[in-house]
Amino acid sequence: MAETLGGERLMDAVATASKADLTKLEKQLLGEIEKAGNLATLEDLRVGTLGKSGSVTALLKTLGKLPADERRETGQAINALKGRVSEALEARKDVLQDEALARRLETERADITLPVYPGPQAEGRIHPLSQVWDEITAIFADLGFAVAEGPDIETDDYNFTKLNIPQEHPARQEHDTFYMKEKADGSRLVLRTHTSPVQIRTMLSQKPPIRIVAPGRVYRSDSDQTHTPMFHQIEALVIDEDTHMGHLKWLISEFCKAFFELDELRVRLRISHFPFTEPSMEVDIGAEAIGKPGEWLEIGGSGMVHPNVIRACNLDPDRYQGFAFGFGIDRMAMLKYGIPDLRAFFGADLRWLKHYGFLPFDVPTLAGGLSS
Ligand code: 2NM
Repeated sequence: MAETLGGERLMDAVATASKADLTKLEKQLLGEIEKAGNLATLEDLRVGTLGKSGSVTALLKTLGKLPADERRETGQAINALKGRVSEALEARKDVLQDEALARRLETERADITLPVYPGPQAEGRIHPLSQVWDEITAIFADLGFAVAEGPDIETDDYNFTKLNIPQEHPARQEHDTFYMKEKADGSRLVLRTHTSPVQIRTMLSQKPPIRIVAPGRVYRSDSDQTHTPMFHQIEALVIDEDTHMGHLKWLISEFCKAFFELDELRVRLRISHFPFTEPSMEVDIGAEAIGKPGEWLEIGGSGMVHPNVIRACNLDPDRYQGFAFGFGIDRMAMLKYGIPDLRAFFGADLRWLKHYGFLPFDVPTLAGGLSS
């Protein structure tokens, strides 16, 4: 390395330690640093000058051999040289790094407006269920709701009892529940029959005001043209001190308009019965949503959360009240995108997915018009 780093000058400088020689050496080193064309060469220069066996380091080591009266002045001169060489190395490094970055930015530029190349990325499709799931959560997120999730395997207590469905209640039969094997203590876990246990978990673990949606898989032992043993629900829950049915109807209406991408949509709440709400209402929307004006479509259930449910979650029903509603995600997908057969959702038929699926870049956002 000494050869390329002004070795002879160095030797002269050490031998005579003359100021003139140091100046010449410095000029040569700075010249070489300035000429370094890439970071690897520059690093070689750094090691060759300031490194453990570098020329400038070697120069400093000679100080000990000098007579005491020369040591101070020469030491200062060499150290000053070292400082300037070090600065020059840093400055050149900055320049080379900037140049390297600029070259990368130039060569690695991507035109994101180009169409996707043929291949897996162009072939793949997002399942309509995933698309609609994302559409629905995007709408509720925009309305200030958090997304809550819970386990598919639930306790009997969370799936039924705390929802005001005690043992022997007839609603337990209607749910066509899948039961897990009974445990030694007689308790048994179930595959959740609705996502309502997620609301229970939320009320048990958070303080009102609560605004959540709980999307997820649910299970019922039921199978025909319009029922599969596993399907998907999304339920919303609002709990606060003065939440009322006006809020409920407004929210459902806003959600349905956003989901079906319409400026106007009729919403009708029709009296019904669920154990966990009082009063309880079926939710109907004007079938103009799917191009059949004049008819009504049932799309879900709703109601004011039953005081027994609020109490079971250790909240005071005299202080807190709220509403909940639930829709089938699969059914919403079928309605919005005109998909006739529910069972095909889970058939893993690529021709079906090609026909009804979405492009990976069609990420649903409210600003982008959800489905366009
Ligand atoms: C529905 C219809 C009506 C509901 C109630 C609750 C809870 F936990 F707050 F009591 N969660 N979900 C509810 C009410 C769900 O789905 C058709």
